[in-house]
Amino acid sequence: MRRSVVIGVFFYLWSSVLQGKVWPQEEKREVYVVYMGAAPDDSSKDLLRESHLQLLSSVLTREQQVEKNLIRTYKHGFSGFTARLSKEEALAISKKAGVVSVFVDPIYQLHTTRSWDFLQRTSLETDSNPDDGREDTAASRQTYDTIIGLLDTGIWPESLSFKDDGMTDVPKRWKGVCMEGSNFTSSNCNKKLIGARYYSSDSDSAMPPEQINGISARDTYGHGTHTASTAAGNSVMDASYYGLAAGTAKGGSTSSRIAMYRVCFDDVGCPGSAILSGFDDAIADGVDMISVSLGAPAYYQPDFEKDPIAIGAFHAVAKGVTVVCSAGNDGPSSSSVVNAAPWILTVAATTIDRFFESDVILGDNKAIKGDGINFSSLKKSPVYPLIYGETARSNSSSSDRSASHCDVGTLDSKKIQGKIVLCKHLKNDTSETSKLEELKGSEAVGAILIDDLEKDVANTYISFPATKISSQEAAEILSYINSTKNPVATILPTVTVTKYRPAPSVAYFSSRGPSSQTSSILKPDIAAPGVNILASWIPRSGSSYVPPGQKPSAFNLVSGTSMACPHVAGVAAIVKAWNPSWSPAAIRSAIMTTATQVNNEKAPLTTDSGSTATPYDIGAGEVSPTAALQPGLVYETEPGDYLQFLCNYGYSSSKISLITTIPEGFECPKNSSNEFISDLNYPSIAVSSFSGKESKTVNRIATNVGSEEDVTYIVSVNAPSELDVKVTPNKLHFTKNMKKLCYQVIFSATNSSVKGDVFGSITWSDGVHRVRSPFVVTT
Ligand SMILES: *[C@@H]1O[C@H](CO)[C@@H](O)[C@H](O)[C@H]1NC(C)=O
Ligand SMILES: *[C@@H]1O[C@H](CO)[C@@H](O)[C@H](O)[C@H]1NC(C)=O
Ligand SMILES: *[C@@H]1O[C@H](CO)[C@@H](O)[C@H](O)[C@H]1NC(C)=O
Ligand SMILES: *[C@@H]1O[C@H](CO)[C@@H](O)[C@H](O)[C@H]1NC(C)=O
Ligand SMILES: *[C@@H]1O[C@H](CO)[C@@H](O)[C@H](O)[C@H]1NC(C)=O
Ligand SMILES: *[C@@H]1O[C@H](CO)[C@@H](O)[C@H](O)[C@H]1NC(C)=O
Ligand SMILES: CC(=O)N[C@H]1CO[C@H](CO)[C@@H](O)[C@@H]1O
Repeated sequence: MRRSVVIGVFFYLWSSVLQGKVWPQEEKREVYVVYMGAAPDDSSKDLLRESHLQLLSSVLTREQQVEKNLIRTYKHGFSGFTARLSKEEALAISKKAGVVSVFVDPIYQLHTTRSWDFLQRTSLETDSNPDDGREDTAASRQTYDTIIGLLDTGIWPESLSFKDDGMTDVPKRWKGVCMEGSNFTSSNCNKKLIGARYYSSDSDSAMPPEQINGISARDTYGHGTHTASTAAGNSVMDASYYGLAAGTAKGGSTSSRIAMYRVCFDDVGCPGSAILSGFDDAIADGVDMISVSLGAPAYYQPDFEKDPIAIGAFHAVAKGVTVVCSAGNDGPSSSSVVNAAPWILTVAATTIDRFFESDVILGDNKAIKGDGINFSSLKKSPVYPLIYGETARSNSSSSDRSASHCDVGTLDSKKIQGKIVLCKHLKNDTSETSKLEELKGSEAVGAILIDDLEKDVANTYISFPATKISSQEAAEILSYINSTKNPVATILPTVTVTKYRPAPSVAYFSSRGPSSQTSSILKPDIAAPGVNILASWIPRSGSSYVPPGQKPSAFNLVSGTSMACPHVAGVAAIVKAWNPSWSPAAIRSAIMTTATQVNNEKAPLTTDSGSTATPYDIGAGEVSPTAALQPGLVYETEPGDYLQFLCNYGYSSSKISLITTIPEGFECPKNSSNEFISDLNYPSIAVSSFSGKESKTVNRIATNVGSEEDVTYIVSVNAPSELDVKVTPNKLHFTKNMKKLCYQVIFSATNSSVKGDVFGSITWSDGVHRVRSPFVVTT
């Protein structure tokens, strides 16, 4: 590899010299993605790379640079390429015929709550999750062999979750490969893990991926192993994280096959150019589902044509592949949801009914509930001196506030040595990790963190005892400290609390709607477990990961919408297995209209702050794997409907004809307007810019997919007092010859009090099925 690069550079210099240039003036070049819409049919695929090269050479000044600057081409699922370009060249290419968009290769990030390089935060799943028992029912009617592709950090093939005992031969339609690479051979694939690919982490490299040293589909982080086992891992008995959350770990669809597309890299993140390659190959390989637990960082909210996930997903869905994505971890701020294109199934995260408690015992023997997973060896009686950060402020620190938060450099190490330190912690503080490292360095014996936001997400504290409490509980500790001369405490061993109520509730980090692209499509779509999820992990050694005297765990407890996404991908795979002919839209509809909105106290789902969850928090609700198998009715969305959506969204006909495969081009209706976006036949309804003065009519078409051909559905409406919601007709009579029926929902204001966002739902029922669509009306 190194040698050919050197030759390339020499050749380049030498040819520049021949052209009379003394020293090449390298303009600043960046990696750009050039997206060119739908790929032509198979017959002309070979010509595609040629045409990409030609296009590239038409804007480059020196012909010799073309091959060197072309990094990747996309030609299966869609057409385009990645190249190293100057700003001017990128602009020139964007004006060429056939080009939809040109954008700098963005770096996307994983949707775990922990940071990329340090395993700090964690959590769990298994027995007590609501998915239980469904696998047996599903197996009894399995007719179709599903393949779930994941775009992620790679996979640990030796994990028990990926053994193929008892599995039948790989389906003939599978065209994927098991790409060899560093510490990964084709024998690492089997009848469970049927495909593995990886892409260059160095997006500057023009090498074919097979030649890149040191990289392979082997997971070096753990995230991809975790998501893959959550989506489709086998049942593994006696799984636990060092004894915690012990039980049987299993994926959402244990009978599905797995194909891993490694698009993320330790030192880089997840380049958009690699994400596009993953989609391009997954579509060609023949996956049924694509699960994507990553997305744009919060500050980068690209339009669909510049978002690698929106682009890849669009072409996947057009070819019948369901795409499930995480909503992001930038909650609870409003409008933080990403991966919100209407062809994507966007997943929010909720808690499950299992928590990890690590309580504090005070000198007066009062117990304070704390959350955390610790591996310390503190005594169980309260014998350790306890001090509040503020009291331990160093002379050089000027701010009591910083000291009360135990910010780095604000505490007097003499005052905290040998003590348990009480610290406030906010989201925007110095990272928890650096705070704890400093406390540990000063020989404190433990830490109690006051954190109202994150208190329900248990972190793992491997080498330093810590736990998290709410500010309410902190008040008790502070008044105890006040009440005595020598306050003492201890932090108790972690216990697993099951059947916790209320659960589920929305995880604080889960990104919220509305979508920043259009508030006329309700996002996120669905919620699933994403806190304290136990699934397979890479065996990782080192004192930051492994408690003293233990072997590296093959499982880990992790939180994030990353963990929620593969739950839904697994459910989608089972729905597909039951109903092989269903489109991605029908599968999405089945999952959304059957979701639940109540918790294990039979009360409405709540958010982290205790308020009732709205569709901006949970979409249609918490996924209900069993109900999703028999939805009764579905809302079909044809690929043409998405084109219509793009017209209404504001894309030009010429742009849209490039991204579609309709042969003679595509014309947007003259009356296209964003006020018709709400008419996309979606399983939820969002009406934006509602004036309250005029009524707003929204159209929907329901398709009967139930076993009864002759069946009548009757509507019921749950509307807030500000809104009058009429559904016409209010009865749908399906027959053998009448499988699809239209209806209208007419929203009008009861008086002029509609302000902000108001929520409700309409539900069709035939007495057996309940087909529910949430709605939001925004003024
Ligand atoms: C290579 O894979 C084996 C498992 O087959 C693992 O034990 C080993 O640690 C891996 N080596 C590296 C460098 O990742
Ligand atoms: C901080 O100030 C106090 C009182 O002014 C003094 O007794 C103590 O020695 C000082 N500590 C340090 C580390 O300078
Ligand atoms: C940190 O966040 C809190 C609220 O969560 C806010 O009140 C405070 O101003 C923020 N501080 C900074 C420095 O941004
Ligand atoms: C602690 O005591 C001081 C003075 O006695 C008082 O001002 C403060 O409010 C008390 N703090 C708490 C948390 O009780
Ligand atoms: C837009 O125009 C088409 C005819 O070009 C018509 O069929 C359709 O109903 C119109 N849509 C709306 C929402 O008015
Ligand atoms: C609007 O109408 C609802 C019910 O029709 C009523 O409860 C509410 O008080 C009214 N608001 C105003 C501002 O009139
Ligand atoms: C997982 C766990 O609970 N680890 C340890 C937490 O700390 C106590 C002692 O304080 C240990 O006994 C636990 O094993």
